Amino acid sequence: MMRKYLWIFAFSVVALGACGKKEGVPATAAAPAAPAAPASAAVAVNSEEKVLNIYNWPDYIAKDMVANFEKETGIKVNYQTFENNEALHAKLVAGNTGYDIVVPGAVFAKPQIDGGLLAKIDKSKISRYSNLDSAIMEKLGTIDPGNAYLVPWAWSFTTVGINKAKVAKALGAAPNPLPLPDNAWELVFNPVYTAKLKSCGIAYLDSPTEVIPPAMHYLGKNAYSNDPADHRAAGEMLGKVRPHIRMFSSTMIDDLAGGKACVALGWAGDINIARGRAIENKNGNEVEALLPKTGGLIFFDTLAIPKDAKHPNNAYAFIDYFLRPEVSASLTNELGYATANKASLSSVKPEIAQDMAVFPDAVNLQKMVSPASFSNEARESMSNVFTHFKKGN
Ligand code: SPD
Repeated sequence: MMRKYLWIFAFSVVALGACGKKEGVPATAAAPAAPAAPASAAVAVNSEEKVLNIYNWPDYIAKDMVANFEKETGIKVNYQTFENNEALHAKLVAGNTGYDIVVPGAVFAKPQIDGGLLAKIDKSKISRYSNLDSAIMEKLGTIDPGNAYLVPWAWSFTTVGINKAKVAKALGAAPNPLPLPDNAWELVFNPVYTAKLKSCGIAYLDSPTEVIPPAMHYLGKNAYSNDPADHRAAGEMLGKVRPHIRMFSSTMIDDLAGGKACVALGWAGDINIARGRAIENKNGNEVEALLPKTGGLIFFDTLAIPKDAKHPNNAYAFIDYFLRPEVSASLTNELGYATANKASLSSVKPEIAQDMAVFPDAVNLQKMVSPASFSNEARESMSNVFTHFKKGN
């Protein structure tokens, strides 16, 4: 059965109130003036070496965030990126990552918590912890009981993104109003549509746990089913559209913004970034994240401290800095990923606060699927199905 909840997330507050770094490159951008707020208590009592090693997803931090933190604290940040949850998980399982902060998707957190790979969060070292939205913390608590290990970084939903003009052309339709199927998932899962859209480029995320869950959801199954029979059913359905998929992309933002792909099974946040990038590049591509009738798949990405982190106090200092309202809001304003920092909502720009692809309204949230955890066996089974799917056999 699909898990649906009424998400309230303080949207009323938003309504009233209202890039990224490259892989493996340490943050050395020019630092603008430091924010006026004082450094946190965690920094004041911190005698650690002034280094912080962060491992995050690409295109997932506001541009001055690291530089301002470094300038204010004197802590040098080494910032590296990974492409998917599988890659981060493998590093954590191997151990000795050298990272002080990692950013797992909540869907992967349970095995990481149960496997003793993460340190418990010492909330007394995060003076701004209470800025977090209690409704979101409660949801996250279904995966991380008592919110013992994870601090939300941002949230969004897996969905379908389009390049409007290219899709209109491929469907042989007028762009305004664009006649889309009632359920946007059809654009990536129904061969009637994919056969037509093949010509302008369909891109999928390149990860079993990003593709099989929405495929199961489209089939009316639990998106977080651990049953291999459900994974196989998803694989069978995906096999029919395989000839129409142009790419499995880890550069979805540029593929959509630059026009290499006209339809994407992707993350709304990244599709929002692609929309902005196309506007910046003035290339005429109009990108949009759709709200499927049967709902997208909500996800939370979270800050966690690996058990063997060498600089946990620097990690706390960064988390506390991130929880400043203006700092959290800068991530949402620049990237189009929603923040879980309730205190920051009044600093979110009105046009972002009202953007349904960033903060979906209650009607759409109600249809969306909440994240859950997969068993180790289920991840393995999905990985097998995905490998066959990609190979086309
Ligand atoms: N550009 C930021 C990408 C972050 C995506 N995290 C998605 C996890 C979904 N399961």
